[in-house]
Amino acid sequence: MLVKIDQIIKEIQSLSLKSRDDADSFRLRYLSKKGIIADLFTEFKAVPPDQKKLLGQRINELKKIAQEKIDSYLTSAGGPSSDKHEMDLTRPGEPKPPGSRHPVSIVRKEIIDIFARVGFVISEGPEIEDDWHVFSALNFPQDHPARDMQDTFFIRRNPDILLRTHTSSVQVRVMEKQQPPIRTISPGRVFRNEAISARAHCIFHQVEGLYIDENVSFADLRQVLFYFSREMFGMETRIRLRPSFFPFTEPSAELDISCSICGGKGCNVCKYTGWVEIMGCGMVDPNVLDNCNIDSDKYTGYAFGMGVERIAMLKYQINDLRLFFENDRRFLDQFSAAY
Ligand code: 2NM
Repeated sequence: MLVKIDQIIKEIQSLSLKSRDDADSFRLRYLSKKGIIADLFTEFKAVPPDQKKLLGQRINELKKIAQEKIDSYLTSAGGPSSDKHEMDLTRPGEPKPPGSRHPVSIVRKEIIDIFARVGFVISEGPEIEDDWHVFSALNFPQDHPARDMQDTFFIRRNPDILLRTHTSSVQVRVMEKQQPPIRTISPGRVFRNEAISARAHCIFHQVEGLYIDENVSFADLRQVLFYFSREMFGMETRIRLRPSFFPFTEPSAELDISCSICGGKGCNVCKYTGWVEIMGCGMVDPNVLDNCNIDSDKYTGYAFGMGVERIAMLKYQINDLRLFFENDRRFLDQFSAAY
């Protein structure tokens, strides 16, 4: 065996590795699992104990010589990978599409930024709410249709727990915790038990605003909405307020803007009226303030609420609400990657 080992050592020393192929076949022949050196180790198990020390040393020496041979070739050849499959670090990368912001996120951020510039701070609250924060505190009578199973998602085993139908519930929580002055906007998801169509969805996004202080007037409301409308839809935008009704505001109104598509001349989007409705608003009902322990003799406030999808539809001329919820890349890729 000793003679055999010495022969192999000589053989290795006489070899010269000239290519990657040489190195590969060398490794295969001598150093692989089924190579010559592995065979020697197998054979070594059977040698008598008194010869083990010398033979063991010699085999290890052989292994070291073989390993050094291949290592020195690979070092001079610039690394261990084979030339055929070598990574080319200068090749251009696989293109990875960067994705884009969802239009609802873009518009929500725009709305928030416009109000943040005049001092509104963001407030958030739970999507799973109780009757008090969604309805009772907001002056909804006990028999109001919104309280019906048809309109609101209730938890079956406890009708006091429900999914919020508007983010006014967040503002109730703010009023309960904080005394005026309050100037806040509440963006968030809301839930309504509605059949899904081009104009309605059971989940959508709202931004509601609330301002309470001494001497807050309807004129203040009108001015902030005028400011918002022009920032959002362009400086040429005109506004009008139409009387309306909400349980939590008195008086209440709907805000229309001059149609941003046709400039008021009349088109499909404004149904040839020149105006499109973008939100509801009003002066917070004194009952609501009292429910939240805010002195309605001392303070007044205005509030407003808008659907983010609705604003986005106008801004981007999208005619089907369902597109916002399908996450079809052909739709989403048309929007900017950054805010
Ligand atoms: C709207 C329309 C009018 C509103 C009222 C309140 C609160 F909490 F102060 F009572 N928050 N938001 C409000 C008022 C919302 O959405 C169409």
